[in-house]
Amino acid sequence: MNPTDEKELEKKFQERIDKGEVIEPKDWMPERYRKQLIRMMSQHALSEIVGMLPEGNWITRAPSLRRKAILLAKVQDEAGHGLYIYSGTETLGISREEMVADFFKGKAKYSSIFNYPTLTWADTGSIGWLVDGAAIVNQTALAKCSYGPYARAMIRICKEENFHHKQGYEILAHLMKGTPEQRQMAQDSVNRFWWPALMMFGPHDAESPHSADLLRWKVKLYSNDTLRQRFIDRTVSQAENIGIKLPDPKLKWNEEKQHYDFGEINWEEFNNVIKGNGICNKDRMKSRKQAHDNGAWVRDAAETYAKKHEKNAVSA
Ligand code: BYC
Repeated sequence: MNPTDEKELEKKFQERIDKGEVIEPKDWMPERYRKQLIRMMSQHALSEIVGMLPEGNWITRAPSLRRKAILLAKVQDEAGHGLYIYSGTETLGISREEMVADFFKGKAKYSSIFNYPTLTWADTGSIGWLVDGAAIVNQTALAKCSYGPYARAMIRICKEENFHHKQGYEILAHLMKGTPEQRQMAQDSVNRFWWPALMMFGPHDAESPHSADLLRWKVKLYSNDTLRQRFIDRTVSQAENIGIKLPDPKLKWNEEKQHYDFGEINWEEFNNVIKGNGICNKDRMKSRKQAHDNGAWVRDAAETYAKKHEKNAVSA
């Protein structure tokens, strides 16, 4: 295509975005828009899949049958989220196999939060309350993003995440009504998960290389810092309601700004985790590889069945 035509198409594309139109897979889109979406959506899908591991760790040790059933359903929901988002990403011309292969080659990122261990039962509460809580803030915005398949996947995912958020909060609320040891367990868990949950929103706006394009294309509707602030503002009173203290001495309501002020995130820790040096990075990769290899026979059987079925359909 000659560069003038391409410029004209880009201009029209941006006009559509500015008018709030939704882009569908067969519409013309700039190559950079497609690539950015593949990057972001595949990271998101992978986060849902790897995100099953920390909580999955507690399924066999849940404190009651009721808790076990709820946790099982939640972890299964996360698998579903991963699959919707992988399917949405496939509409951009990449296969799920390629995306999964990129992970095993160490080329694909997933959310930093899943490189922290779940040491106690209370951690399943913190993940539901804080991690799903942060995810909802981010994903409610993504449900209105410019790419149709991604936005539509987010609508259902957000509904399920709301249930996850409530179940996590309920676990912690319940522990906070328990013995001093149970209250201590809940508090200790929040102490460990609070700061990593804030890191989920990504680096400060000034340090975020992808934000300018993504905001212009309305893939992101709000910046990393705006969403982080929104999450903090809505979470503080929830903590107070159940007697949890958030581990930030600088957390304070700012009457003038009508927001909470908060302390500085440890960006060195964040960068270290996303470079692969977090507590659980290696373990997460190993567990996913093992699960993938153990599932090879299922993929083979499904493929053989599909081929046989296709052959029969042709000869019928
Ligand atoms: N962790 O320019 P930036 C869930 C990377 S799962 C790791 O700001 P962007 C759940 C970023 O990728 C929820 N990496 O990037 C599941 C980029 O690196 P590359 C997961 C991070 O894309 C199970 C570089 O830093 N949600 O809810 O504009 C159980 C520069 O960043 C992180 C999503 O994935 C991070 N936290 O903004 C329970 C939401 N932050 O690619 C719950 C969709 C940044 O250049 N994604 N990086 O190598 C997004 O909204 C955006 O991609 C982000 C980052 C806000 C995360």
